[in-house]
Amino acid sequence: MTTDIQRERTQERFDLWDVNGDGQIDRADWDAEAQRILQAFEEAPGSPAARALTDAYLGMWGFFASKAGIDEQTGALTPEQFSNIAEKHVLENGGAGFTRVVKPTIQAIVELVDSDGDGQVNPAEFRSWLDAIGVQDVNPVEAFAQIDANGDGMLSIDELVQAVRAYHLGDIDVPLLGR
Ligand SMILES: [Ca+2]
Ligand SMILES: [Ca+2]
Ligand SMILES: [Ca+2]
Repeated sequence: MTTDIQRERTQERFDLWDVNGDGQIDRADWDAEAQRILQAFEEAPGSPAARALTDAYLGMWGFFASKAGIDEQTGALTPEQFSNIAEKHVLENGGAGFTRVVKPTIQAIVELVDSDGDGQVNPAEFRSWLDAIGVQDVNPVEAFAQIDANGDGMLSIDELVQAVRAYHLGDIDVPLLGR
């Protein structure tokens, strides 16, 4: 079952990813969103981390395009197609499909914020993540504690992937990929 909050967040996601605002999502929108995130993190476009993030975003697009049966290069998704796929493959199936699609993106963002290079996100790195995506109405300490499922004071990639899913399920209120 899809709840109102899930529907609302899927709609929000569509609006965010429809970067040029023409009511459809296509490859150029996803590319633009990746560039927007890189700019927010002040990452140079040609760096390895920037390429990883762009590839991860285009990988998410490729997943949606193939599920919709449209051409990845030339096709576009309507809001209905997008929410059907999101519900079916992202929110359901125990989250397995979602994890596969979102994990490379989370890995790429962790690369961007991981100043101490330990592969996890500490509280200071988490703050720079929230600052970069422009989330101001979230208490960083509470949000960190919600995401830190094993309570070890660090956010692992798996915990962050689960947090993106929990946001879309309406279980937590931290939009790690922006809103
Ligand atoms: Ca568009
Ligand atoms: Ca770190
Ligand atoms: Ca942890």
